[in-house]
Amino acid sequence: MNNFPYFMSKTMRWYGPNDPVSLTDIRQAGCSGVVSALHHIPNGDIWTVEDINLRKQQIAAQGMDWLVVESLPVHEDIKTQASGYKQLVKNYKQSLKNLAVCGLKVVTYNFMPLLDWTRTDLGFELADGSKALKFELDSIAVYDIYLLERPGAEQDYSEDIREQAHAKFTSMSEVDKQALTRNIIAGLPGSEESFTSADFLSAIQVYQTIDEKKLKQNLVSFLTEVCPLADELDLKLVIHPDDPPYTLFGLPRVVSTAQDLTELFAAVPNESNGLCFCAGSFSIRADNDLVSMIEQFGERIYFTHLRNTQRHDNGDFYESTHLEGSVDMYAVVKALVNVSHKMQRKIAMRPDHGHQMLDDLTKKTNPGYSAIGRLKGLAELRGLELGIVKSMAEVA
Ligand code: CS2
Ligand code: MN
Repeated sequence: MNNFPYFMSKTMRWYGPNDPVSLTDIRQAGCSGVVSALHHIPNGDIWTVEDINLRKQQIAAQGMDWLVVESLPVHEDIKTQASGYKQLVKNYKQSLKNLAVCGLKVVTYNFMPLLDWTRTDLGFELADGSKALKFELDSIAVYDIYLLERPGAEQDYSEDIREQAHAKFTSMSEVDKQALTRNIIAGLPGSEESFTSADFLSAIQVYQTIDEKKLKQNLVSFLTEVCPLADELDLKLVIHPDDPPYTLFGLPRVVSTAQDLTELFAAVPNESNGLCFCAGSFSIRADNDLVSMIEQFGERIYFTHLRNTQRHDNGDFYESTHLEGSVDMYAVVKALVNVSHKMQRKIAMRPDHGHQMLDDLTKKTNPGYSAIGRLKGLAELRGLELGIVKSMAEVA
């Protein structure tokens, strides 16, 4: 075993004192660390040392460490370089300094325009009665074409999807329409933005002049500004990939493929420029080979979200159990253990989402973030990792 002491650190996300899942629950699930953020602070404002320390103490009081910040959100105006964004970058840097003062080491963010992760059905019932999160492109088209009425939206969908969307739309009740709208734009847990359809439509307009190339430039310019400081502070900034990893609503996507990552790390080679390897997000593209991505970008991976999906050819998917689905979880965990061993450091891991099941079916839970489904996923992943590490040690 001594040859392979580098297990991943087990964590779960905690949304803070208002989270229906308590720190005790998280500890009992087998976590030594917690992933958290100061969600009450508006995007763009500075996280103070006082606020950060308070969160840190709350977690420490339950015998765990605040291992990863998820997320320190990047303000929309930084993504679009709207006037005044330089001040927002200054604020971001100040928050990084304050986090470093408090001993935090890994900071997650994303560079998805407007929407963070996107799903169309938050209660997709599986054969055993548990519920999963699901994404269907024809539902996105229903919202885009008929509810949002984005000019030119039709052109972004194939004829098949347009026909399916039309059929779906005509059979939907008002309540269905409202639920779909809410699922897409009201902000899933962890997304720091939420919109009305009117706001969303005008926010999309801002991206008329920002294509993929420009958004990549804006990301590189942001990192060129913050990474030298993060290097100095010994912080890792880990970017979360696009979820799902392709364009929606005509918005650009810049962290979806191995090619995107290659370009990003070449443009900003600083050590602090890191990756949050989200298996579920990357898995939605069949052309993303997860194992080779882990091998290729291993030295940049400081945090991983382990989650499986059942992917369909047209880009639809639902979140399957952690061990079964489009992701070969054995191969993914093995590749991560190898990275951890090679780099001689732990990688923080969380089970990302979980199914709503058992008692949680009747409780109010944050979609994807109920306790029992994540506990099950984490338990499976821990067992898988232990088996892998032990068998590697036997061979060595
Ligand atoms: C998370 C995202 O729940 C999720 O899918 O992975 O909300 C993630 O925290 C952000 O995109 C990272 O900034
Ligand atoms: Mn994720």
